[in-house]
Amino acid sequence: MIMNKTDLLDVDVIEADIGTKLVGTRVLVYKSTASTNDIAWEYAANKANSGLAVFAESQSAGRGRHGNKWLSAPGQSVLLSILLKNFSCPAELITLAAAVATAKAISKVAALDRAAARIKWPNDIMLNGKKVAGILLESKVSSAGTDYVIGIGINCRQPKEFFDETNLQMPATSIDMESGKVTARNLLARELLICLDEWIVAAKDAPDTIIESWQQLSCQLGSRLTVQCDQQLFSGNCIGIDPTKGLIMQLDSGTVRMFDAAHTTVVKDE
Ligand code: BT5
Repeated sequence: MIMNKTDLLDVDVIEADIGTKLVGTRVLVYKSTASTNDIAWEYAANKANSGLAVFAESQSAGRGRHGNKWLSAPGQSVLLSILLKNFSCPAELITLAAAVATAKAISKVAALDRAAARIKWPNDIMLNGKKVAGILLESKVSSAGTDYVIGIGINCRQPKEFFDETNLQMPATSIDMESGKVTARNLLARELLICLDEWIVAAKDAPDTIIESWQQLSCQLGSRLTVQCDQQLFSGNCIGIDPTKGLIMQLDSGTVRMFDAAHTTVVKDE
């Protein structure tokens, strides 16, 4: 892919009059790095850096959950990490807030005629049933409180061939593939910061609004699922989400049980 200068992420465009309160207090764009999450953690020593947003055009060691890899090629994604210092909010709720924000930002910026972005619990964003973005929340606890780094990877400009050559856990796509248009990455990066700011503030002040939005955006609510938790399989209907305890399922046995994101993987959606 040939890229000209206007295709590149530009700090001035992303942060111009952005007006966010918590997120994007300072914006950095790296040409390449191992992982934007690592860069955000390097800034964690100073509490003045809370809200820092780190973007990169390319990552050599992008990571997902449980040691998974996050794949990207230079200039094709939005790769972002946000540092939140001493942030008193449950991790489950921050992941939900980041998922709602990412889905809303994609739907707002992408020229999509059909189904807008949906959330697949706990951390996948889907377009037309295929994964377009993923979220990785990392935390460090100290005597001063809990610091978080929220990592978000969004596939924007990838052609179909990018995914043909990979062996991914679930079908994947890019915004360009679904819209048939060229995604304006600077606009998406900016909108992502605005949406994250709104929903991270809500995670603290109005968690109910996050649950409500998750319900509207979920592609699993009301569906039959099989999940694996601590080496055991459980099947049933997804009946909701709990802000701190995770996915709520009515199991085939009739029991209602919650599954937390740290120990649970959805192995089958029907
Ligand atoms: C995630 O993990 O989906 C979280 C991904 C977070 C990536 C961002 S990029 C900026 C920041 N810096 C980082 O180093 N990471 C964050 P998980 O649920 O574990 O899903 C990972 C799985 O998704 C992999 O094992 C693959 O099967 C699949 N995968 C990898 N790259 C993909 C891509 N580009 N699009 C769709 N699926 C992908």
